[in-house]
Amino acid sequence: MDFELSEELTAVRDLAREFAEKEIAPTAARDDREKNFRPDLVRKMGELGFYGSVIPETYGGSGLGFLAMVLITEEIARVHSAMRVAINMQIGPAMTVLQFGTEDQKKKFIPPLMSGEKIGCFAITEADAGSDVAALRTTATKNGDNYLLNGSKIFISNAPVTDSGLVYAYTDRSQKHRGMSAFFADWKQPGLTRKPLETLGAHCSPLGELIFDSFPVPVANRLGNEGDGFKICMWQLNQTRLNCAAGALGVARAAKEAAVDYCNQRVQFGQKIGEFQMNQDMIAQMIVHEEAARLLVYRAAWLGDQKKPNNLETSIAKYTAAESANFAADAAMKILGAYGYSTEFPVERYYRDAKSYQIVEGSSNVQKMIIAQDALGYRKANR
Ligand code: GRA
Repeated sequence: MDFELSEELTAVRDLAREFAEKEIAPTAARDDREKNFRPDLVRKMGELGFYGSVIPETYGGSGLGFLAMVLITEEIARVHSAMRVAINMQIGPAMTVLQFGTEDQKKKFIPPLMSGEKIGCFAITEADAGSDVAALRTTATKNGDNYLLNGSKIFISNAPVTDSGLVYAYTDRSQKHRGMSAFFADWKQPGLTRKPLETLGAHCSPLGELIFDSFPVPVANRLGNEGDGFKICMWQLNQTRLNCAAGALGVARAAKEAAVDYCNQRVQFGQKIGEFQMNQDMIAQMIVHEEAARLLVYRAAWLGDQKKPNNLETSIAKYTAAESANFAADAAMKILGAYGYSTEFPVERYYRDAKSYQIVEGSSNVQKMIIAQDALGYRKANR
């Protein structure tokens, strides 16, 4: 076992840290307040290869692996969690096409996501299908060379701005989850209405609805066979969950750093507030949870790099990191008091952004269900 990062991985992490601090940090507060989507930053991250770690060079990636992906993601999320979502929206569809697509699909769909030239997304969730993916209702009906999509997706990251991405729909509802199929869609076609939605946090990551009215997707854009959609979706979620876990880790670290800095500056009752044991208790707990989450995130990524199953380990990592981010943001707010609650300082942003990690990509309860049902032998997570 080796806990040392290679020189290559250290360099990748340092590049992401420098980029986040120089290019994202200066405008993070304003972008959050004004809810600015930043296609320029999405493009720059593409130029620096931040989406390509898990994609081979042939399709515009670097092939550096999952550990590189989580290191980059943590650094970006530490500075601005909403920009982490942008990473997942490029990587998620690209990886899924890489895993399930034909050679033509890979060559056509992956490179523009790698460069950031096209803004990606993945459309799973519906009004009545959140944790229960199989309950989705959108249908895809074959019509000549196209499938026509009817239905609607909600809470889709990048919905207002995406150019292309994944969508899951039933080609045969009578087959239950075995009748679901996966498609790579070009959202510029007619038959699509987009509606933006407001959220508590992740303000620079635009969220919304995608409403399909006989929206055409070429038959040539279907991934795998008809009926493969549910398994493709479960596979995809396992990858994109790991990205979320790394993002939560970044938020946990940011909140801890803010709390430690403040404890060393703020004087009350004649001493730095770090001298008070109640604050030390919170700092110690923040560090312990964050470090545990980091090792779990790295383990899940390492398993991915060894091409070993890691669904269980990814759920454990995502749950731990999401809870760690929320613990840290809550504790940081207690330590900073009114300065934490104030919108003049970033801790309230960490607090709002942390909440998303208990909800997205399988809520904390879904992760616990996956973990417990595996242990009980009801449903193995790694299959
Ligand atoms: O026996 P079978 O052939 O019918 O196959 C079953 C099973 O083996 C079938 O699917 C297979 N399967 C899998 N195959 C490969 C299940 N899981 C996997 C897997 N991981 N790999 C049906 O299985 P089941 O166990 O009966 O499924 P279920 O009970 O209907 O659902 C399971 C579960 C609850 C885990 C699933 O629905 C789930 O993961 N729900 C959470 C949904 C979720 O994570 N949504 C995220 C939305 S996207 C998002 O949040 C964007 C955020 C963006 C960002 O911030 O980055």
